[in-house]
Amino acid sequence: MNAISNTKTQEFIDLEDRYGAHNYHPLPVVLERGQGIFVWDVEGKQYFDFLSAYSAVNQGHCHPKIVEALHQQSKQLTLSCRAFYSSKLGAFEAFMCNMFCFDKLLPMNTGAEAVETALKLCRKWAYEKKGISVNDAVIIFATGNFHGRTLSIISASTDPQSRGGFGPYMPNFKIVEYNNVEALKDALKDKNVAGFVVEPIQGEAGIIIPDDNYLKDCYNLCKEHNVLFIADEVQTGIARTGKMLAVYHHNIQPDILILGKAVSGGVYPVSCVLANDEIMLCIKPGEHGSTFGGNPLACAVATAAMQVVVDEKLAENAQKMGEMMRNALKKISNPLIKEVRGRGLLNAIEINDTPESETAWNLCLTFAKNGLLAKPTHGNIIRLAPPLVINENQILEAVKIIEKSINELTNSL
Ligand code: IF1
Repeated sequence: MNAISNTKTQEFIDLEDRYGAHNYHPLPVVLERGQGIFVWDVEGKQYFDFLSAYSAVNQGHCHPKIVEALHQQSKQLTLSCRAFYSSKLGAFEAFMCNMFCFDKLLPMNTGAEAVETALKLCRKWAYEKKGISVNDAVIIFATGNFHGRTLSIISASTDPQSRGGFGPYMPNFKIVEYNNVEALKDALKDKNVAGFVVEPIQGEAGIIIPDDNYLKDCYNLCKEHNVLFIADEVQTGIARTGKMLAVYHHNIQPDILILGKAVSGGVYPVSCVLANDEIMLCIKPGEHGSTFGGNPLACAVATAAMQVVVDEKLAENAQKMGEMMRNALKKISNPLIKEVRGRGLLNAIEINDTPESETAWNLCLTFAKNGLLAKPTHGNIIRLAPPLVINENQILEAVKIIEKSINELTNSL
């Protein structure tokens, strides 16, 4: 796909290149409109959105009910700050606590802030409830994790791109191999372990699905050792994997639940942490907060966005459409496809080439030329995660584009 042939596109790219930090390497597509599962670029070209803003627009772009909630609340009160109560926050907290069966919710804005909040809660609980000596709490993470971009969070990263060059790092973070229960069991011999943070399915690592018993075995080990099981569902949550939470596939109720992205349907940054009183009340007034966390606009948008997930049965649709998509993708016989995997509508194609190769990138450029947007993660894995409102015909049409693109690329190699 040659952006030079689209001067408007190139003008927008040049502007970002000149004035914007170079902390991303986007596909040469300039988007200006989204509706449902589709987005349009500045040339008026329509695309299937198979990235869903990294699973933030599960409800579809610009969902009318969520936009209406934003519009109505924006005329009433956008930000009151937590120096005062607001008429929206308690209702949002009750709505979410009842939906996910927790005593309390702490509202933040981005996923990383919610992860940081969970880490602070875990440490506070360790000192005040578990009796670990202050400043000795250890938190365990998995290899291949992605939990955000703050200095604490990248201190736990095993990805050189996320971690390199940002030292010194946060101490007392331990790493165990993902999908290896024995590795966690061994790490839990350390009596100072306070918590285990885990993605039920690893997104950035390339849609890595652990063995069926992994999460439940880890949960049981955490219970045995009085260690908090902390589920990062920022990407896997909100119906993405075919259930409201990915941990529900394993009948797990985490000690701390981290949510973000699609909590707001991509309309406004909303994240939150849910836990029961024994953990949540370890943070006292004045010990944690955020200017925008839990603001009335965020609460109005998030409540509407979560109601859409329930009303439109998006988890059930994700389960059905995901199965259809994987079955259709597996019928594509092409040597470029090494594996098709996923759960619900969090899926990926692993390309039969090295992570260093340009093949996955070139395939995404071909997808874009043919009207579908997706992006490689970790070199040779292409995430395929459309909004959860997608229907059967749209799935089949999108798979046709994928097949056509793979065959085009193969023929050009
Ligand atoms: C980027 C990845 C996805 C997340 C999980 C916390 C956060 C994320 C499981 C932090 C954020 C985003 C960040 C974005 C790309 C995207 C991403 F590729 F980086 F890893 F989705 F897979 N926990 N993921 O996936 O949430 O602070 O961003 O709101 O940084 O490039 P955030």
